[in-house]
Amino acid sequence: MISPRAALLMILSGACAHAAPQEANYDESKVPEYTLPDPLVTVDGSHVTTPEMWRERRRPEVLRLFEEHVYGRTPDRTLDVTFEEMSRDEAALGGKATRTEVTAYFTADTSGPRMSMLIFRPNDVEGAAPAFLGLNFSGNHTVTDDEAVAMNTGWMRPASAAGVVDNRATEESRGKSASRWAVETIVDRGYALATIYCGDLDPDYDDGFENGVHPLFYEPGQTAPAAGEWGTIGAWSWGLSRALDYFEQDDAIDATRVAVMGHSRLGKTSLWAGAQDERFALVISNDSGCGGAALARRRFGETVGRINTSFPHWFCRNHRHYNNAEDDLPVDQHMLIALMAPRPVYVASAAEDQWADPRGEFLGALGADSVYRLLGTDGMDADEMPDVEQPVTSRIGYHVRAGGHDVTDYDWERYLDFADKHMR
Ligand code: GTR
Repeated sequence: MISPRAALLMILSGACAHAAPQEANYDESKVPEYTLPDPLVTVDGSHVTTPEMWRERRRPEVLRLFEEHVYGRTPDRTLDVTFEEMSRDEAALGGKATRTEVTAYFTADTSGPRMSMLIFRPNDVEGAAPAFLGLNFSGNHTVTDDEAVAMNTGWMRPASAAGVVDNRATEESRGKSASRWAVETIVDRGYALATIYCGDLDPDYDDGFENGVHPLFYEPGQTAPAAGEWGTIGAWSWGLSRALDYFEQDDAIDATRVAVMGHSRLGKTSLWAGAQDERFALVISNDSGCGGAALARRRFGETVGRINTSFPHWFCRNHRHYNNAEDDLPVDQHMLIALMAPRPVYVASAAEDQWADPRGEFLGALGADSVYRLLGTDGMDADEMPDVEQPVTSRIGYHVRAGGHDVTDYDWERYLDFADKHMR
């Protein structure tokens, strides 16, 4: 029996008794039977038999399905974004790198929404450097101990361990995420690293889309995105594309060799960014789980109903129709990965990160294989989930690392190896 108060809360949160999230399943034998939609069969039942048919018919169709039912449509309209270099140190990392901070202003009002990029570029690379680009969780100043990096003054999710007090960063937070960003290793291997605080694009809480970049796109009278329009993951992805716009006009970085990388909610975001913007040369998902690389139909660990309840702002409102109704989705996440084809894509899991369903992440990557093969690549060179720390390095790459939900040096070394092989 649910109490009247609980029932009211469910109604207010857009859920109903039928859609109430259940206990998470961590038992492989209890994964329900399911049938995945075939990436190579169109909605009207035609078989996709040529690369042209994928490119012209099925790929746009799959992209539209993800827009309409999962992440929401990103507005087509372009803003007149301007970029300003705010700082430069040509002797960063003991002289190995040039560190710059570049602000992107989204409107003529420089106090309005804007994003700040922190960029480390190796000094010994001639010409434009290939790069990794990723959003961070708690501000650019958490990625490095370098005290010259401006502290982000925006809203942060509460995290006392990360030095966030009253939803604001404090000096304590400097360098707190440095273990997740192998800055020096990346630079030593000849790549630049660029990162942006996700909250610059949209603070990570459900405010009805009043803050962040959404209002910049509202039609007259509009106060929130429509049911099939973008949520927070969409806004974060949009920002990654604006960083790529900057690289296109900056000689220091080679915009044709940018790998977009993200962890967890930001791994869902790197996948969605790579799907929408084919200028990204390589796409990496680190422990992205539900709404990322993991198959929704497995309902293992985090589920669609659970994620839409905890984070109602991440996806579009239409996505809530699939709470406890995953089989009704016209897509599953293997088709998101297929949208990267034929570009190299890498999915990484962590063995103890059961909430993110490592096996489901592997099966998501494997499920894109038929599209990659149709497009003439080697797809994924594995039929079964590999053992821990036995990376697969075909055009669809994969590893499962020992340990929990995190980004470690092991993960970065694999991404660098993968980029050396597929993006050099
Ligand atoms: C969890 C969420 C996951 C994942 C994670 C993270 O709370 O349930 O989907 O995104 O946060 O971003 O670290």
